[in-house]
Amino acid sequence: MATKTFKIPAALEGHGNHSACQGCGHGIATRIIYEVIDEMGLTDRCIAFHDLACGSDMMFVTNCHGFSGAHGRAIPTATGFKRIRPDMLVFSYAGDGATYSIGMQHTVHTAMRDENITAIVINNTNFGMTGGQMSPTSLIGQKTTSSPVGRTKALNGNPVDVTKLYTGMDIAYLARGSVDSVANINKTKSYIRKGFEKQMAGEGFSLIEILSPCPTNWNLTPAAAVERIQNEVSGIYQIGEFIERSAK
Ligand SMILES: Cc1ncc(C[n+]2csc(CCOP(=O)(O)OP(=O)(O)O)c2C)c(N)n1
Ligand code: SF4
Repeated sequence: MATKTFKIPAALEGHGNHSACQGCGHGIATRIIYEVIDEMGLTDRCIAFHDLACGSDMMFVTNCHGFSGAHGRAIPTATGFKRIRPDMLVFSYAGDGATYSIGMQHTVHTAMRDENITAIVINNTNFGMTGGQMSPTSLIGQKTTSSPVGRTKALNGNPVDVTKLYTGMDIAYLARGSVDSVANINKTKSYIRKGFEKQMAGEGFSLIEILSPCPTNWNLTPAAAVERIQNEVSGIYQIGEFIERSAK
């Protein structure tokens, strides 16, 4: 049987593997982001602002510009850069913990200002890097290292869903994808491309959230972690496009 070979995007060529755990979604997300960048011919004209968390290994596997800001501050750091270099593709890359907890004010105010950047948010329903604590997106009932009997509304409040949080926000684009299947990976890639295209056309703020497995902290095998997304997580955090403003 012929072996299918996959072309590595130029933006990722010449580096080792991403250091994420087996079955983690960060590597897949990194791959499709830089495939899009290559396809758009922006490999020499892009910069990623990563959070300091499990996704930050991105900076060691790309040939493109990157910068790691403080935890939770990837979005405002990207905003500052874009204001001085509007010609470049500028995106932030951070987890749900960073984006909806310590960085929540930036998540809201950046959308209020409709900044012309793209935020990519990896939602694995926990604080991955620090050992699987409860994050704002942990599901009701989810056991984490800081909610050992499961999250409850009474004690911990309701999970945050960015598609509801942004209701009425005047931004260019909001979508949620997932890396649980080939079909969803391709769909997510098309969402990323749309966000990047809108930014390069000067249309304003875009946010693409990506549901991603964290087998290590979920205490599941990689295959079971994918099933959790399909059977549980995507039922709460629905996949699709939620805001798409017409071109200004
Ligand atoms: C100001 C500050 N607060 C806390 C931390 C510790 N910290 C580093 S990564 C992280 C959690 C990351 O979780 P998330 O943003 O969901 O990303 P993931 O690792 O799951 O991809 C925390 C709390 C830090 N580095 N700096
Ligand atoms: S701890 Fe979770 S989010 Fe972090 S690299 Fe491992 S699987 Fe990925």
